[in-house]
Amino acid sequence: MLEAVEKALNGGVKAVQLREKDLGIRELLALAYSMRALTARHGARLFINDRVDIALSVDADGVHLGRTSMPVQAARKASGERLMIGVSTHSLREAKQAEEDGADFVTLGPVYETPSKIQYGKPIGIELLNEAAKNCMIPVFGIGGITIGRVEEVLEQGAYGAALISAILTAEDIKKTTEKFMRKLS
Ligand code: TZP
Repeated sequence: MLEAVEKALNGGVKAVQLREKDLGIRELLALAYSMRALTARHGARLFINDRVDIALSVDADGVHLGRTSMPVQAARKASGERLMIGVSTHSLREAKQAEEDGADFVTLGPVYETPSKIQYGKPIGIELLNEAAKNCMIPVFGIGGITIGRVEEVLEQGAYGAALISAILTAEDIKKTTEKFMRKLS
């Protein structure tokens, strides 16, 4: 995974989220330290999924909270101003709630069908992304099923950016594919 992430960083990725739900705490911590060193070398931000403690320990830039994570207010209390706080949301109501709770940004999706759609629920569609981007003051990142052919459409809805897994990690040439995305996103 570190190799794949390094290729994406060489392609210009600005932020990486470490999202490994099946690792024990020590393994996750070790991976987070490696990921911190790697992202720092490339001037990229690092977000840790769910675990405020790990994010603080490795000096990550932020933590990304999901439905089963601790609430935003608790993460803020634990981290003060040391961490940015992102929240995964799936509806306008959830995005607004995260903003009210003090999140710094939200991801909203899945915007499109994704290969792992069952896990993430039904696609919300671009109209909802548009509505959320209009109604939230904090940045809204589209997520889910975003491909090189769809990224412009995502930005046209007012999304601040895009969060991607498969379009990058399953690419034959990760660096080149990332460069293509970054040309459209910058
Ligand atoms: N949340 C909503 S969809 C998704 C997450 C984590 C996965 C997005 O993956 P992909 O592979 O970019 O469609």
